[in-house]
Amino acid sequence: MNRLMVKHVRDTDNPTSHDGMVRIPGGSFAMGSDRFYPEEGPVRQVRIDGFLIDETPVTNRQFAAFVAATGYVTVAEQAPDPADYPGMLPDMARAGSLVFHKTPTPVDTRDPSQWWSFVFGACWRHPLGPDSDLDALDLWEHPVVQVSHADAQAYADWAGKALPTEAEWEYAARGGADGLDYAWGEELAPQGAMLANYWQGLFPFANQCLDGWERTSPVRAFPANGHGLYDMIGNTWEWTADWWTDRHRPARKAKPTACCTIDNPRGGNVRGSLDPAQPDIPIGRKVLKGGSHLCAENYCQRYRPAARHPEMIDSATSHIGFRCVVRET
Ligand SMILES: [Ca+2]
Repeated sequence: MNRLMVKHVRDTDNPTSHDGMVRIPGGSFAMGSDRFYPEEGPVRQVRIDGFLIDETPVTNRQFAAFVAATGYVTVAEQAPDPADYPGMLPDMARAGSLVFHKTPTPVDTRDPSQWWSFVFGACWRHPLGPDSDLDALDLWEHPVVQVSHADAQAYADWAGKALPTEAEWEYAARGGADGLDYAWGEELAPQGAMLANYWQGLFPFANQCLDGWERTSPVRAFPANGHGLYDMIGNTWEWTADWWTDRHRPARKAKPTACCTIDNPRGGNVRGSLDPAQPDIPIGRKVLKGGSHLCAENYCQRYRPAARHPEMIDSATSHIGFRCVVRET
């Protein structure tokens, strides 16, 4: 914690309270979608107990309060152990994290390495690299990024909260509008309205910024959903507590307590979450939800409640954040 950060941690910041949380009543909903990507299906009926959820993603200001109180050091601020990464080049064993860079021209979108760079010195305090900082970029009210799953979990533990399950997150993101493609209806941009921070134009080289934001935006910059929650869609992906599964488990195989409804599903297991394309890296993957400012119509239409994406738990990037829940049971 430096003096600059102390200046931005207000006496009124108290992320350990339930101020700024919204109560989501328990209920049932149709989880998933059969209309977009295969990993979102099958649609199944899910019942969720009531819970509290943060009204916004955890901001840099709130994360700074956590670091000030605990001295916590994030994963991206520590040099990786080459033993955990077979084949790692020795000069890569330095602290840093992944930063998105727009490409100058159209590229093959099957190769994310063209727009992601591992930047030494990038971390939550310097989200675009060592020469960037929260004050100069006016990011204190933006979602914290460059946080791994362990960092998000550490914050939640400190705050006396938890990370949401995928089902809790999706139930809250739908805002009570069950079965719709988008959190606000059946159109991405009804009458041209920009209702979340995503990428307008051709990814990853032509961002029209019709929503006003090229990277992250301050929380509450876009309308709340039906539950009064902000930035569930777009802005940053959000970590959940669930291990990744390639498909949702159909209700009929999940020992439902009532006909065709699954109670409070909790995702898969660490072994099943591993990336089959990278068998040498035994690092589990958790479910991300909500899409980010990098989701675009031509590349990744994941600015929807049903959308999901796997991410290795040690990853820290410029487009992943999180929020917390408190369960009532
Ligand atoms: Ca945008």
